[in-house]
This record gives sequence, structure tokens and C-alpha cells, in this order.
Amino acid sequence: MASELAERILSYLDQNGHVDTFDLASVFNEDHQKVVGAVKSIEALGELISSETVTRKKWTLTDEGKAVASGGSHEALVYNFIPTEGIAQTVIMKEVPNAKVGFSKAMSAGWIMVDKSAGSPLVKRKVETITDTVQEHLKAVEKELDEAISDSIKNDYKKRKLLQEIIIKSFVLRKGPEFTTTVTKLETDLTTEMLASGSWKDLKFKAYNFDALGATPEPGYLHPLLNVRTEFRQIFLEMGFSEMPTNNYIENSFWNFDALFQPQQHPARDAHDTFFMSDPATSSKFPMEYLEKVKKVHSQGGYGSQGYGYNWKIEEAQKNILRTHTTAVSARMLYALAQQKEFQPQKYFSIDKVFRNETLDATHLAEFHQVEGVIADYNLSLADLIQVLHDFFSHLGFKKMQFKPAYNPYTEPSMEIFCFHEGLDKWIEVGNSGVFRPEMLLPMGLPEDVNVIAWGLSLERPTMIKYGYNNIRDLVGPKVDLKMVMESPLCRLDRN
Ligand code: FB9
Repeated sequence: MASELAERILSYLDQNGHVDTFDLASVFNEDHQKVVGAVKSIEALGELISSETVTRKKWTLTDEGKAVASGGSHEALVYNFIPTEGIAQTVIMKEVPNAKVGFSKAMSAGWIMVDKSAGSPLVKRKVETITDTVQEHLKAVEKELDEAISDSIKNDYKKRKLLQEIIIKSFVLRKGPEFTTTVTKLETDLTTEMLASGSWKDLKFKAYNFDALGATPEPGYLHPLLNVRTEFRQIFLEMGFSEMPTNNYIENSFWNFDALFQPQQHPARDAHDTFFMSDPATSSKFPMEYLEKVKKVHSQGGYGSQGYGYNWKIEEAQKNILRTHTTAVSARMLYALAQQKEFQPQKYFSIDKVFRNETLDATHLAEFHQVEGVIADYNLSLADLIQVLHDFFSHLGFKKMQFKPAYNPYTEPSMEIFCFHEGLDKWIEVGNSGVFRPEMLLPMGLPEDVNVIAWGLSLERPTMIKYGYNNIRDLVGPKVDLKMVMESPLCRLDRN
């Protein structure tokens, strides 16, 4: 449509040499802005035309003026309202719109008079007929046939707010040095096909607009969980911990359970609590010398332990699962540490996904991120564990802590960890902890005077508290409102 209008403009110029866009709009019976838009598109093609800006004043009707043009002037309405026997002025003022102006103008025009001869005054017609010149003038202006109307009359209508004067900016068009009557489409992209075929040689390309602003790149957004993970990672790093490689969601039961001295008949190891892989269902590569030691400590005991006294089966250990805790990675790291010629104390941490075949509820899904800290050093005790827990949780803003004896198959003693949450004004459980058992550490080959203390918590729980979520599904899963991700603030844990 725009290129068709552009070609009509070029053809008109070809025949007439020059034209004002305002006049052209009425010749084409097109909106002036459309004509100007087509002129701009022609100018983008090159110097086909030249344009000179001109401004003119134009009288147009106000809304009230349009009402008068269609329904008659205020004075004519008053005149037409008066019956032959006359009527009280109060009735006119009440019934006729703009009666005050209309009455005054009708009196000035000599159309009406006030007869006081018979008691109460009556307004009567003074002439048989009237000519509503105001209406006629406004209709003429509407049709742009108002040249014969004097400016003083128009200014009078302007005072009566029937007319207004607007400034019209238009353009006088003339043929340019590259004038042509055909509008060739400007190419915006130089394609491989054009280059290969050589067709680019016959095409015209739109000039680059180097002033154009680039498209605003849509930034990425971090999920609240990842914001909190960053905060936890920073806390561990500042405490001198190094991150464990946790990029294996699939683990075998040996490292996830047996290496941690968790017996093969433990309920956590059955399908009610653990996701078993179907393909590949089993692993076959194990450090066999270490595996034999694990087998022995489970079935016969050793290292001062009586063991569990059951027939330990490698087939159970070979079963592949989705890891149920990142402590499986801690076991691998500690075994690797024990293989070094000389033991070096270490502080490890991990923050990654774990999977449990649990009953789902508002705060539990079948997967969550476990946060785990592990310290291996000479002669560590429960007191060291309590101290490091105070250090760690103070970075989360907690000042008051309590510990409750607990049980884990791989730690003894074990403690549940509680902190007083000032904001919630109550004690909350914040994790679990313990000292790894000798039945776990000694088969690895760690020195007898090396102890390992460890603790764990989740990423989801603190994130839900921090961001005020009550249902885990508002935070993770297919029903999450992505606006939540885009609008969630960065997480700053109270790092005092
Ligand atoms: O995260 C938990 N609570 C928590 C933690 C931080 C926090 O910060 C505040 C906002 C600032 C608030 C709350 N919990 C552990 C406690 C509970 O939420 C509990 O109901 C859920 N637990 C999970 C396990 O549920 C199946 C959280 C998860 C958890 C529990 C224990 C461990 C890891 C994760 C562990 C361990 C461990 C023990 C010994 C040695 C090595 C690892």
C-alpha cells in the first residue's frame, strides 16, 4: 500500500513538476500523514525527490463548532424554541442548550424581543424568518470553502470557541537528481544467495542507519536457588573449604551406602527410599582391595567393631542408583585422600542435587540440593564439630544454636542442628551432622588418629525461608512462574 501510494506521488510529480503534500492529500483523497509517510519512504530510496518544509495556518472546527455546524447556532436554537405566543425567558434558559449565549446573540441580531406589555414579560420573535449565517459559515469551513469569510468573522468564531487555528506542516515536493517513477524495493539483508548468484549487483540496499540503537539483549536471570547457592559457596570458600566434584548424579550403592558402613538391609537402601537405575543397572569397577575391606567390616567387623554380622553381597553394592546424598562424593574424596603417600588435612564442601524416593508434600520433592561440609584432620572431636557449626551458621545470621543427639549409619556421634530464627521468632531445624565412624574411615586407609567431622543441610529450605515461599512448587518445578525468577532479588545472607 505504501509503495503504491509512493508510485502515485512520483507519477503525479512526473506530470506536474511540483506539488504540496497537503494539496496532494486532498487530490488523492488520502490522509495527509499517510502521504507524508510515503514521501519519507521515497526519500529513503535516494535522491528521487526533494522536499521543502512549509507551514500554513488552517481554520478547523472545535467540537462545539461541529455541534453548531450540524445542529444550528445557539441563537438559532433560541429563536426556533420560541412559540408564536411567546415564552418566559426562564423557560428558555432552562430548556435550550447554551441559552445564555444564544439569547444574547439572538437579541443582538434583532431576531427576538422582550414584550412587557402584558403583565409578566414574554420573549417573542421579532422577525418571521432568520438565516443562520454562523452555521453556514462553519459548514463552509468544514468543507474548506471558507476563503470568502473574513478573518474578523473567523476570529469572532474563535472567541466563541467555535473555530480554532492550527498550524499544518507540509512539504513542497520536486523531482530530485535521481528522479524515477518506479519504486524499487530496498533490500535490507545481503544474503549468501545474492552473493553466490551475483544478483546483488542489480539490487538497491537500504542505507545503514548507524544511529539506530541496538536491540536490547534480554538478560538472563539466576534462579533464587542459585543465588543462595552462590552465598553458601562464598561462605565455604571464605572458611577455607574447597569444592568437591559432584557432577555424577548416578552413583553405585557401594559408594553411596557400603563405603559409609550403611548395611545392605538398611531400609534407606530399598526402592521405597531410593531410585534404582535400570540401564545400566550395575557398576563393575571398584577398588577391589578396598571393597574387600568394606565387605569384611560389614560382615565380620574389624578395627575394634563387631560389624553387622551379615552376608555382605557384592551384587547389592553394584546396583546403580540416583545418589541419595552427596556424602557418597565425600566418601570418594576421603578414599582418594587416604591413597596419598602422606595424609594432608582437608576441608571439603559440596552443594548439589540428591534424589530420594520420598512422599512428596508442600516442602519435599523427590530431589533437593544437599549442602555438605567435611573436615578431615588429626584428633578432631565433637567439640571441633560444634565449633565449626557455630562458625558456619553464624554466617547465615544465626546466633543461638542447639544440638540434639541423632542417629546416622555413618556417623557416631550424630547431632541434629537447631538455630533460633529471629525473623520467625522460633527454633528451626537447620541440618544434621556427625563424626564419621572408624568402620567407614579405617577400611579406606586413613591414619588411625585422623577423624572426619561433617554436616549437611539443604538449599531449598533456606531459600524458601529467605524468599518467603511456603510451597516448594512455587520455587522449583514445571509450575514455577518465570516472572518469579526474573524478579527475585539477589540473596544476601546475614554475613556478620
Ligand atoms: O536445611 C535444613 N534446614 C534449614 C537450613 C538452613 C536454613 O537457613 C535459614 C534461612 C537462613 C533454614 C533451614 N534442613 C535439612 C532441616 C529441615 O529442613 C529438614 O526438614 C529437611 N532436611 C533435608 C533432608 O530431608 C530429607 C534438610 C535436608 C538435609 C538433612 C540432613 C542432611 C542434609 C540435608 C545431612 C547430613 C549429613 C550428616 C552427617 C554427615 C554428613 C551429612
